Amino acid sequence: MLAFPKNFLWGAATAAHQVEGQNCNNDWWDWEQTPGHIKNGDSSRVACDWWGGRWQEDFDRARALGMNAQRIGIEWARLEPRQGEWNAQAVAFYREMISGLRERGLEPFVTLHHFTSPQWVAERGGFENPEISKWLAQYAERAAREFGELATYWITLNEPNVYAYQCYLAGIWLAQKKDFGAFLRVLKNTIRAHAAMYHAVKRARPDAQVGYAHHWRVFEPYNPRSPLDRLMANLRTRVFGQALMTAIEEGRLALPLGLNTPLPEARGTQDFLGVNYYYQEYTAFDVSNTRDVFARSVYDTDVKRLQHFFEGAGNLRPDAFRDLLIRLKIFNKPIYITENGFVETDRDDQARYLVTHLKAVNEAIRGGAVVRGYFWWSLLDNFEWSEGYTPRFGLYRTDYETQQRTLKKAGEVYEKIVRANGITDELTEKFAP
Ligand code: IFM
Repeated sequence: MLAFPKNFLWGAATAAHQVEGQNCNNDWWDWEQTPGHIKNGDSSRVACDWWGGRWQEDFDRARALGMNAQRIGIEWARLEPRQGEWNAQAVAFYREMISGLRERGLEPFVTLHHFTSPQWVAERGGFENPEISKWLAQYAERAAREFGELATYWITLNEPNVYAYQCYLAGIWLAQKKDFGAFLRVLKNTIRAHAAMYHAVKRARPDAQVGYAHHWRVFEPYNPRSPLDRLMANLRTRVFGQALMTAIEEGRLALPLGLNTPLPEARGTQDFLGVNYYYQEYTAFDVSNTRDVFARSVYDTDVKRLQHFFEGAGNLRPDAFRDLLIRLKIFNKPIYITENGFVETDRDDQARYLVTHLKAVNEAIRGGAVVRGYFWWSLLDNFEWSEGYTPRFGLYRTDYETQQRTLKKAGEVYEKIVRANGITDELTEKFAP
């Protein structure tokens, strides 16, 4: 058996807007209302009905699989629907919910900001407004005072690199800008916001463990002998992969072409590395692709089939995941895999992805990476942003008509792993020989 360390945390991850439903005070909700923004015209109106109380049965399900942790989000727009005004009903709701995790023996990991902002924030320019770090710090401090004794682990921001890219460079989400200047401003404001939130949570609960969830994608040159492909892979690694993480470690945003900004307040503002990992991508130089700054992603042929289930799919490369985790040793911080997951398809891909990627985590641990926990994305199928309900990442299948849940093969396999605190030989032989 491939055993995991004693006291390893096993969980699944969710985000407020993706599961709660009736979340009508934030910018995503507004954005969803325009036809064409969400695939098939789907809406987060009900989602998985957690706001209606179904979180209770879903936490029971997490417990039934033997898990000992769960990552959830709390919604800024519910807690502070107008600047400085806190909503008592939302505070009570989240207190009950986080206590509900504790009662079931699930260690809470609480995300403060997962892509959605209150309407009053969006009206003032959102992450383009430098005031955002003050607003987020005030929110984080109050949240940590309200719920602090219930949660040790806090995640300030989810995937700020994805958010900045999708909204300000690729022009896909929310602000839908393709503006490098705005992208840069947002990156800097985001780093300052994270740092301010880190200190704010610590003021309320000095022994809290605080980090952020970084989306890591491994970029490799399509043709390793081509200097231009190597250059492009390197640029993507530096801008998308490393810039934020390094700024938060070293207090300096360092981008290509000497675009450097000192951000000393950010230095050392994470107690752990939150790692979200899904795919690897080959990168090729492509002079015609101005949108992606002359780079093109190249995928294995199998990805074409997978893109039928999820448009963002990249190459499935557990070895790239393992090597990334080992490289992260340079930061000398414990690692929590705050997201890793795959969609349900017409084959056993989800269960295979789970076993092969956990085997990679196990190899990384044996290679010296200090990985303390793993959260599968996601506990149940939910609202996948602009992709709507098409991609099904859950361990449980959600029937959105009836709100019934059904355990999937990946859920059964995860339970075996969690209960054994390791990957049994039987699972390795079947899925990762
Ligand atoms: O659903 C998202 C999540 O909100 C952020 N990380 C990636 C997941 C799957 O696309």
